[in-house]
Amino acid sequence: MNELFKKRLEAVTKEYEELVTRKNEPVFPGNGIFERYKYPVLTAAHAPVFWRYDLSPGTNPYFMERFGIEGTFNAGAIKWNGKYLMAVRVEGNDRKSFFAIAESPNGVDNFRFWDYPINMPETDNPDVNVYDMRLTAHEDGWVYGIFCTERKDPNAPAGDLSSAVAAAGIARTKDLKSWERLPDLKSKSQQRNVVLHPEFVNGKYALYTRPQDGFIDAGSGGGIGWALVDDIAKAEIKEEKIINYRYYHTIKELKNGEGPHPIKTAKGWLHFAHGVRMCAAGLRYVLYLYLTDLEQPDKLIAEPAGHLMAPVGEERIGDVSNVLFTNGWIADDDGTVFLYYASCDTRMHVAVSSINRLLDYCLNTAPDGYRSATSVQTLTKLIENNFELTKNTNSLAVQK
Ligand code: M1P
Repeated sequence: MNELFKKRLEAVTKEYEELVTRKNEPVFPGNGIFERYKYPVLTAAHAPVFWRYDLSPGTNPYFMERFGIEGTFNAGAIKWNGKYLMAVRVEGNDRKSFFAIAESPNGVDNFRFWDYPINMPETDNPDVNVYDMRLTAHEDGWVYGIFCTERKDPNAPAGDLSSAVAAAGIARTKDLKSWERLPDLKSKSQQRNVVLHPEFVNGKYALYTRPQDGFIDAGSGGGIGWALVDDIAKAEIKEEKIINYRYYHTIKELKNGEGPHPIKTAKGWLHFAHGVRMCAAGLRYVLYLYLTDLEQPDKLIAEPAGHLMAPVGEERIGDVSNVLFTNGWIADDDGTVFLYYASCDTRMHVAVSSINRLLDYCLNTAPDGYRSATSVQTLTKLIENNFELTKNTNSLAVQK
């Protein structure tokens, strides 16, 4: 082994080990709704050394990278045998994404990738790119992964090498290692951000959908949709209705999409989603919550105005800047909720909250009034109540 190889191998391995064993910490005081954690939980540098390098001095005398990783983001999440797992979208320097499982003992740090990426079977129509897997442990006993499969638009005019078609790929597993690929979801429109509800509804599989006119544009697709499917092994959207609409001059005027599958709570199904608007800097992606009825998961019962999370600090910069995206969260039995989110199609972060706090946020934050005047009314009421409280508190203090 030459000296250069040896030195580089040692330095790269040391850097990797320090990164994956670094302790993470919550950032206080935060906003009371959730605490962000200080360090991203996964970055490209979390990819194992043996993925990125040929470890043979004979064939890699300079110890140079042979497989570049560009980003680790948009991860599905699940609690599995007591561990916190993410099904991560890993993107190589070649722009292709694939899925790989990363595991942590505590949900906030020490995430390590399993040795091999997921070997996702293809259908007769091979995927060009796959990404953004949502994991659902369904009551039928399978764990499903629904993801976007992207292929070149067969109707694109000659010379157009960008137009693409998005559809929902469906796969299932019992061990998160070997996967059975089912036929892609049949739909009249293109689809992305399709998510499987964890329970049967009226004896059928229930899907959150996102109908879209084109590969990028949601267009006439009015928001997050809902469809019931008889057979998941031959899934087809026959009827689709919108359950969470887009609105003019809101955080989701351009498009929105369901994040992970909703969490079942005593007060309803808690949903985590992304909303997109256009601005001078391009598309801006933020995250929001909404609540639907326990008996009718397609019936909206509460939705606070605006975003829950928007990119801050280093979260604002990356391959596709000004983007927060989510497709994974984990609710522990004690009510702790780990909110996993990606920034800028580059890296993964975690914020921690609880079911009670997120429900309180959903039920006690004013809904959107859609006008500046209604926002002023909401704020004025809060200020008046606070002044009233201060007056009472002062008078109580005086009486004492
Ligand atoms: O680049 C930002 C996001 O763009 C798309 O979002 P949507 O599904 O709302 O159209 C997706 O490609 C997503 O992966 C990406 O993070």
